[in-house]
Amino acid sequence: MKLYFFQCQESYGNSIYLPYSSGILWTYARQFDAIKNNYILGDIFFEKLPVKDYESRVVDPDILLFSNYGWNTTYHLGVAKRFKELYPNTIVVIGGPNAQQQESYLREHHYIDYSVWGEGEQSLVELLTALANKSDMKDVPGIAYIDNDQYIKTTTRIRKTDLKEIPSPYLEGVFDDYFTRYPSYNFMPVWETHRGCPYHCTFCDLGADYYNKVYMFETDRLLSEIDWFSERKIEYVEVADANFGIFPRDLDLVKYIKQKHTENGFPEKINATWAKNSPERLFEMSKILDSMNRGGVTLALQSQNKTALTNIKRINIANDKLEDIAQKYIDLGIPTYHDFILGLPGETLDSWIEGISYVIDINPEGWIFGHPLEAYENTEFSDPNYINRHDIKFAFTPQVSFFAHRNKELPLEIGKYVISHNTMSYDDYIEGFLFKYFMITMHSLGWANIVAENLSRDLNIGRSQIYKKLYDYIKLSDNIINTEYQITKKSLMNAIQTGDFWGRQIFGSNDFYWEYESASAIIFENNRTEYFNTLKQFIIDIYGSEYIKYIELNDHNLICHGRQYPYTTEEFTVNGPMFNSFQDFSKAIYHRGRRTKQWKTKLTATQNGAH
Ligand code: B12
Ligand code: SF4
Repeated sequence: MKLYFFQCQESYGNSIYLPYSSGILWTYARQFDAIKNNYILGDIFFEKLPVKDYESRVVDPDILLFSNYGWNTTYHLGVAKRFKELYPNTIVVIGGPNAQQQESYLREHHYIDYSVWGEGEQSLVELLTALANKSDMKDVPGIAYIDNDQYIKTTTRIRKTDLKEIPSPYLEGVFDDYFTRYPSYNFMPVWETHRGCPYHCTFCDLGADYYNKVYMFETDRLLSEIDWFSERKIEYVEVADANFGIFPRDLDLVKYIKQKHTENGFPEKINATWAKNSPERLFEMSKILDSMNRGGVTLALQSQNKTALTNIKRINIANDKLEDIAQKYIDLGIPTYHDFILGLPGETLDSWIEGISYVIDINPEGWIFGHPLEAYENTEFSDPNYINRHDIKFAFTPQVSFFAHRNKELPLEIGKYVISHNTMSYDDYIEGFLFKYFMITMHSLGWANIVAENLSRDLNIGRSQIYKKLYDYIKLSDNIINTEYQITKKSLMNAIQTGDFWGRQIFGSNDFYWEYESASAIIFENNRTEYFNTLKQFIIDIYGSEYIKYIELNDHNLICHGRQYPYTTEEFTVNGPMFNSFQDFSKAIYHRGRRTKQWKTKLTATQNGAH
């Protein structure tokens, strides 16, 4: 029997992830005689192509297997449905974090034969074996299906404790021919060093008790995988772990990554979700990785509101400890970032504003993420009791995926977003989103950063207070910052109310959807003089004209596309990179480089200016 796997996604330019989950499932399954003797692999697909394109690539399929994540489920269901029409005897199996098992779901999507929940390796082998032997599916744990109009859900699959039994798809050659079959792609591997997460966040798939124990893959295998990445000149590796850095051996892993990078330049970058409570080790790891660490180190928060943290079962490190850690990273110039989630029950507009303001004041160098809270089916946010207790209201919108190209020909992936609850109204939610948009644009993307830094020192007030004053100020008159604020508000509300994509296209209809703060930064860059005039007027009106000198300083510090670098003023030489086009500039500074402050030029004092 012939199997085809689908783990499809949109590309990021010509970069695309290798379909690791499907790959590991097949690598594991094919070890067993029952699979080897009965099944052959047709292909493992990873691109979101028009379904028609797959009709010629999928030949006489017996089993179609879909790896469902929030970003591909609608697409996969469309593919499954079409193939079921073409080949009614084909068996459709879904798995992955977004595979649902409720009776209503399986009845609605009647072309799904089996839905697998939880870890997939053993379930897949047992399911395929049972299909080959025509034996009773009820004995296969972890699956749900409709049989003779009867809904059946089997017992929960027990997780594998010994990951040694699961071979690596990279080392077993599953993807080897991808590099010749798809020469135009820049493949990004997903790298799994452990499985599970010790925490219980209610909004997260991995917060379930099921995933609470953490099991490790063997170190030797991981080192060999690093060799594989390096030999194949992989630029970018995405670490799949929930807490990379949680184990002491993770330090050795990054040492080896760095060693390989030093030998031949690859991998170039890695991105990880970092461990929450091993600050010393993380510090060491990030020192070793240095600029290889694409996005900086997580100083996770989600919220600074204690009730919200209790409601999502999250414990953060104490503020004084956080302040010390942040300072250590600042001293060494290692980028950090804080994740916030907008929409957590218990959060209020005030506590949201205070949380963001707090991190700006204690870690002015850190990047801020303010994610809209998406409610996943396999979490407490789909539990009617939890929803009722917090009076949670949702909006169904296209899934948030900033900086992604959206192909309007393909089916939309819809996400379910929390837009209000009993301590945050819908209006507060919109205002909370806009506040974080404003703070990130002004502070993290540099548009008022240097002004706030200097004023805060001179006046001995927190930087966040200055931004808040500016926020109130710009709303009172007609100015470019207010115009951008209004456009962002409209675009956000359109996404929530009318199902538009989140984000804004700036460079025409083939452009990707920029995150709102980056979009406004590009507009300000295009209207730089007007922008700085507005900022100047604010300084004069609120703080006095003696401080307008900081406008000029901000301007020199903030990279400008139209300027030739280096240039010299009376006081300093200003250096910065040059770009061929405005689009290249925008991508380098406000997309790829936004978290590591690529907006910042380098100022060195000239001799006559030195003092
Ligand atoms: C790598 C990763 C990414 C990569 C994407 C890589 C890619 N395209 O493949 C990046 C960084 C781009 C990413 C982005 C996002 N991600 Co992400 N990501 C992950 C991460 C860290 C690892 C996933 C992974 O590959 N794990 C390794 C595989 C082997 O494990 P697994 O996925 O659990 O698969 C097992 C089972 O599910 C099952 N299984 C899987 N497929 C199948 C298929 C069959 C047929 C069977 C039988 C079984 C089966 O077997 C597998 C092995 O046991 C997970 C968190 C985590 N640690 O799991 C989040 C996770 C998948 N991401 C998530 C989310 C929400 C996002 C974002 C929407 C976040 C955001 N707001 O921007 C974006 C969306 C991106 C987009 N639009 O494309 C959620 C998904 C929730 C859901 N219900 O879908 C997760 C689970 C994290 C979470 N908080 O809950 N992500
Ligand atoms: S959000 Fe992170 S820490 Fe919390 S359960 Fe999910 S993976 Fe674990």
